[in-house]
Amino acid sequence: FPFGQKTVVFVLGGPGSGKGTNSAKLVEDFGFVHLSAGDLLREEQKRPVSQYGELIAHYIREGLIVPHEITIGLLRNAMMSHPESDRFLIDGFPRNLVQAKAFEDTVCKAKKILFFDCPEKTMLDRLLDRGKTSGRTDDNIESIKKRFRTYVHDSRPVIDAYDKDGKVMTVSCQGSPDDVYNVTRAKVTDLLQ
Ligand code: UP5
Ligand code: MG
Repeated sequence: FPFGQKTVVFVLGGPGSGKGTNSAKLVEDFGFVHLSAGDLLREEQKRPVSQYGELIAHYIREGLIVPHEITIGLLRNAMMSHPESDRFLIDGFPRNLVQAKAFEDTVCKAKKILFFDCPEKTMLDRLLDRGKTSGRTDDNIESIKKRFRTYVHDSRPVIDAYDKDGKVMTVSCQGSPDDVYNVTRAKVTDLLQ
């Protein structure tokens, strides 16, 4: 494993559960490199020379999971561009069991999973609110419903599988951003000890 010595944490949870918000704060407090798979895909989509631009745009709008070869390639490149860092937050990935296995077989194993547990209604309200200003092509009611469907069908099973291995740290996303982050920080402090 090229990244065998690194501490890798998968940050998982439904659409709008707070993965990005809390990851940004963990970067400040613990010096993680934060890699959002969705952000990497959106950047790749915008590159004029990308051969995957239209494919990614379609998958994101439809709330579907981009073929994992593309996403793992982007994550691996991003990790390699931070050789100095030994802590990575991989946000919003893996999104199905096949991706989880492919990443662990070809890149490295995750030390823990940070799971933001959030009721669908709360996620819906937050995403619709964010959609007023985010410019994201998937922050509209049609795409959000599709994202929820993919989450329940494909992504929840990943969390359940890691839970069986005792690897999941669950944080409730109810409460103010500060409340949620305080719980998150405490769990990550324990993990890094
Ligand atoms: N907010 C956050 N916490 C709050 C709190 N405690 N109280 C009140 N408000 C709170 O938060 C969402 C919103 O809620 C924000 O406005 C925030 O201020 C507020 P955020 O932290 O952005 O949540 P996050 O979980 O990061 O939501 P995001 O929409 O990014 O999650 P998704 O998982 O849907 O999106 P992602 O970017 O990961 O993926 C998008 C698409 O890319 C996928 O649907 C898929 O098509 C594709 N994709 C792949 O194909 N493969 C991958 O591996 C990854 C993505
Ligand atoms: Mg996000």
